[in-house]
Amino acid sequence: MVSSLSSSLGTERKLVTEVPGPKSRALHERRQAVVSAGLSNGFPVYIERAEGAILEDVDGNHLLDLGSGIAVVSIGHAVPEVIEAVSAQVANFTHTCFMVTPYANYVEVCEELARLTPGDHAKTTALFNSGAEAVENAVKVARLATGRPAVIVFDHAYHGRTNLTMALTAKNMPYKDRFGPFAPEIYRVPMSYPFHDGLSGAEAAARAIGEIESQVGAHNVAALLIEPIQGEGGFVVPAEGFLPALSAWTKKNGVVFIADEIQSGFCRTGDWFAVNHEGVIPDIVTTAKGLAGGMPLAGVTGRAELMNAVHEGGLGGTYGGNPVAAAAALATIKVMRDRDLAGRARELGAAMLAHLNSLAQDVAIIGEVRGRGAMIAFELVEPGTKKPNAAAAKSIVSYCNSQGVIALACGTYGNVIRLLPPLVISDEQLADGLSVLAAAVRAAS
Ligand code: PLZ
Repeated sequence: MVSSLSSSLGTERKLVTEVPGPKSRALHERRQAVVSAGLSNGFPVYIERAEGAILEDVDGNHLLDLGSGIAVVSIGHAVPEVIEAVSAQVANFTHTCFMVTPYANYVEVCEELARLTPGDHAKTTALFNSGAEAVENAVKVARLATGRPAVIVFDHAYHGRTNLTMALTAKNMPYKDRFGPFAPEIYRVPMSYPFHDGLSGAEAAARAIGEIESQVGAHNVAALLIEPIQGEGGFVVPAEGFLPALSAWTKKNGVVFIADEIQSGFCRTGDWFAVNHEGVIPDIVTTAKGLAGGMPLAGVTGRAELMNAVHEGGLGGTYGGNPVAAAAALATIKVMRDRDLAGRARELGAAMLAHLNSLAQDVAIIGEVRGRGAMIAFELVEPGTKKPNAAAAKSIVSYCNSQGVIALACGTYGNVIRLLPPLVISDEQLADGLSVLAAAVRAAS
């Protein structure tokens, strides 16, 4: 069991003003004049400091973080080991560009990724800045290595906001609407979504494979790209057997299996990677978010013969694998290993599932509770149906916010509440957050 970090911020949620408070509101006014209106305004409390699972805003409110900045600070905010590693690296040098003059910690991160990602085959890695960039590069590698054009993606998928990754992402609003034309040769097939389709993993895989073979042709497919547990799309956990069946099909057909572990990776689901739960060994794994404890870093790690098929100079970018971000990643991975944060994720998951399942017995708007490890969600429905209830999700998030709890919605229909607490959250903090959440759900019912 991991105890909460001793901290100068304390470990308790505490509101000293209404939220957002006056200073946050003043900053928000300034924001309207200079920040593009294209960025959404989740919960406009402006953050000054953070520690563990607590965020302190400019008005002195202490907020409980159940979102980890969308699954990024899994090791918690302001972790001493990360602060130390980053500070030391900043003092040494902040940038050379790895392609111009390399440095050791880039290589060390790639060594860790080779060790940690599934499979004991030879692997190489290229580092980037963001998840979207990692996904784009995984697709580049798969197309080059196979000489084929098509990429298979799934309903409800989220892979990013760049032009290629918008095409890979399923949801139109807000991600894609009027931003086209989109990249070609992307084919979308049905996901396994047990709550709605009632299919076994084998049945759902047969449905997806049937569509690929009849509408695309296996020999045209470079890659099958999938989030082993979908993130933005609604924390959709495919039925058991779905991922192994797809993986077997890709193997048989010379298709590159790319697991997008950007949200589900790095201990979040109770193991280093979500694919580990079913023993699936992807050809390429994309990582970001939890990897570097809050610094921007992303990786594409794959079979050496695929990754090394690329001509020299074919992959890169000015900042990819920045030494400060790499230092943060090495410290983050060490913290995850030393404190067994995967084990902690399993404990948190058990506590969240127990609490939410019992809540679901009492209210008619929770259709399903699902997830794995500390990646847990519930889907809100119109009572007595499986029809999405986005209004309930909105009201739950805003109730939580009003009480100083950061909670996130997701889902193609905006009707899923997801819990992504920092894995260092204490039992008391989690219980506090869950009790606010329960009150929010009851109020919305
Ligand atoms: N793949 C599975 O979850 C990012 C998006 C937030 P970037 N998810 C958070 C938003 O609204 O922009 C994500 C993901 C999966 C890829 C990405 C993209 O990662 O670092 O945001 O580019």
